[in-house]
Amino acid sequence: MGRKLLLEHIDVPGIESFEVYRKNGGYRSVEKALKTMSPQNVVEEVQASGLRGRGGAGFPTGMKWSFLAKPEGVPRYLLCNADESEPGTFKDRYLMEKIPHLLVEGMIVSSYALGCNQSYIYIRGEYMWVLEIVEKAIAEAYANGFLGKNILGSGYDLDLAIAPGGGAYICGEETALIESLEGKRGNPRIKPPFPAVKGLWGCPTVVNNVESIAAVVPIVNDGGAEYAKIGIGKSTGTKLISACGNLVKPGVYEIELGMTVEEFIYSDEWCGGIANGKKIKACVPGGSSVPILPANLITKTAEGVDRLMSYEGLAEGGFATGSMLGSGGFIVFDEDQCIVRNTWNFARFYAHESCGQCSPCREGTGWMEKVLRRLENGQGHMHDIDLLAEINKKIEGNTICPLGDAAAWPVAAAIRHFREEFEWHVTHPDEAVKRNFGIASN
Ligand code: L3W
Ligand code: SF4
Repeated sequence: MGRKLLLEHIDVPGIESFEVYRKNGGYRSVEKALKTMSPQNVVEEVQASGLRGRGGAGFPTGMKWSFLAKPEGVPRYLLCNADESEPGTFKDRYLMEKIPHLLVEGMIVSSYALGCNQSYIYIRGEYMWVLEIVEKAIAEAYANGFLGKNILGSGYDLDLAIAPGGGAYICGEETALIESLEGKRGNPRIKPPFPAVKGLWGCPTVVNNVESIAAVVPIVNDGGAEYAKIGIGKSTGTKLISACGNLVKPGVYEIELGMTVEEFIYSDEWCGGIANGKKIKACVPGGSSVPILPANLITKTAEGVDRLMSYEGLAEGGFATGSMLGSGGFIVFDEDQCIVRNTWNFARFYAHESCGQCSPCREGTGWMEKVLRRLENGQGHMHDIDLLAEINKKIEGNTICPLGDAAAWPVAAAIRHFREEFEWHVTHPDEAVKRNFGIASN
């Protein structure tokens, strides 16, 4: 099954409590870091690990940490992005729900590395029960001397607070998250300046995903070099994958990066193949923002080589024949699923979640949703398909934050790989309506 660094103890009864977590080796990384390592040593271990941001962009975590500005007398902040809202992505929720102390431990050791004395976990507003679980873990960490003043007698002070999210997908974009935390509407800021220079209340800030912060725990415990031995090339370590759709065994899995997509989908140890004996039709391997792959490009690249579950493996072939690892939201579609319907469904999500600041995204996502809805409803025209591609071009690269691109890419990829199915909706309007049960007309 491969090594488990984050989920090793997930099935231990009571692991959500401090006592059981501690008995299973919990908080060792805090002891090690605060007693035997300088903050810079911790940063160096994270750099050596090759860890890349697990929220979707895959930016090297150690590099992001090294960018953090350190002006004299100015506080620095670590913000955990737990605003998980990407359709198909539910791995952070699983981790926080099942083993909340792993995140708290990661926050302490990461805050120490970055020289922060006040850190925050920004949790998606709809995850209120998860917020309560993490809140309890934080209270237990305070009660046991792992948070607050003079942690473990080291002289290091840290306060950790939870902020409930604003109830919008866009609040997971790092600068929107900062705005929201400051009490404002969650509108993304123009970058640069990056948060590492000017973030929360104008101070240097690091924003990291839940899984990235949790990964710092095994990195400090075992050393960055050990972590880097797992995986392949620049995709080091393990990755949580939330697998869903028409699979025999959907769920959250911790994989070693570099395993084949074939094994992940079809092996009984993992997803167990496609449900109900159906054939696979398509796969969105990294959350709704990444390009869809048609059946012939899922387990093999265009060159016929085994496709790997890694940043490079899923991107092999670029957007023409590849996709992205993204946030690890692995959505599988069987032969009965309608690609137009799914594309419309994603487009509806982005149109609803656009913050409206930039015209190409605000107007473009709305147009794409409308055009896709009429195609799905059997009311489309052939030129609608090219119109969608045109709207796409107007959005891509012309917006303040990545939501615009995230809305455009899946539509472009669906047309690229499944154009015939879009055309079928135009040439067979009655059948298209029957197939969608009138749902797209809502
Ligand atoms: C300092 C520089 N910092 C880059 C930092 C930057 C950020 C990180 C990555 O979007 C993607 C998006 C979604 N000095 C820097 C620098 N940084 N250059 O590096 O930045 P960036 O702009 O590449 O990406 P992002 O804004 O973090 C994230 C995609 O992820 N996605 C969505 C996921 C959604 C979830 C969720 O709901 N939980 O994960 C899925 O694929 O489309 O492309 O920190 O500051 N010179
Ligand atoms: Fe808002 Fe969309 Fe512009 Fe992002 S791209 S700032 S979500 S309007």
